[in-house]
Amino acid sequence: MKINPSLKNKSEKHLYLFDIKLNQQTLEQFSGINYVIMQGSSKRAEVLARKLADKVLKFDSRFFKPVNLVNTSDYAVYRVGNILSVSHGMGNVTIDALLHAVTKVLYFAGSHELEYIRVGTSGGIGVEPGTVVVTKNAYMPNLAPYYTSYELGQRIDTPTNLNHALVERILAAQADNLSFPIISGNSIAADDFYLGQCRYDGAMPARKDHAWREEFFQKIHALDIRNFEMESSAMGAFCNRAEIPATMIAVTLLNRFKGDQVSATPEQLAEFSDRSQAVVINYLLSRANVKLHTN
Ligand code: R2B
Ligand code: URA
Repeated sequence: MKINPSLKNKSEKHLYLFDIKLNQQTLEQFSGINYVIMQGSSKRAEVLARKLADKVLKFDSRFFKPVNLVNTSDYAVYRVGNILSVSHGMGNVTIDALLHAVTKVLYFAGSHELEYIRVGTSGGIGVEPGTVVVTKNAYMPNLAPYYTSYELGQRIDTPTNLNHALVERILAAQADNLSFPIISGNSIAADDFYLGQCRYDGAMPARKDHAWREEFFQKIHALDIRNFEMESSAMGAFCNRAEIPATMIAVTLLNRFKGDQVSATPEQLAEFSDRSQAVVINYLLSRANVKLHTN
């Protein structure tokens, strides 16, 4: 892990984005962490924390209520053993702020050996709905393999490739008879859900027609891009700079070659969302330093 050298004097007393005091009592709650699992909503972060308590700590989850370690309503942070289950909101901007906040508090707490995994949903490109994609490389909407941001007037491009060894470990940790398809592939982080992913059902019309879209989807499919979502490029850029191994496990809710609307039933959507959580749980259970926390 590589951190801003200015943080080494530890002068910050209150972490604004989490609304927590940076005192010894709080930092103890964040010490000994090795994995940060990020999902969009606080509800899903809590559901995963309950599953981890059940599977990793062997608690009966009926009698376990995860404790939110932060006071802001923008994010939720739950701890189970040496794993944090956190929410990141929607889009590159919110995940980027979360990544700064969580990495700072973990650094101050002495948790320096980390892996970050986003677990989410996505729109598939040429894959059956319900397929889980583990991301090798994140792309910008213009297919650049770097995240463009601006510091004052200056444009900064930071590489967005994710950690391929981590991708392979995640795939290797899955049972041969998994009940759903799982693949590795590349992802595009779009700037929004509608026009950035060329949906025709937004409140404003998309400017590109069906023929253009079909050609673009064919082109990205040939680049091994298998899904659209909205956070992987900021995560890839941050984790490259911070030297934290990271990837994304995202289930596809639909095949974008076939339409725009997510039409799966609530039951199907819940089952799809369970799939990406099951994949990360299988991975975590395969790790020796997670197993150490089972007794
Ligand atoms: C996938 O799904 C969300 C939008 O529905 C967004 O956060 C993402 O990346
Ligand atoms: N999330 C996205 O960003 N796009 C989709 O199509 C589905 C989920």
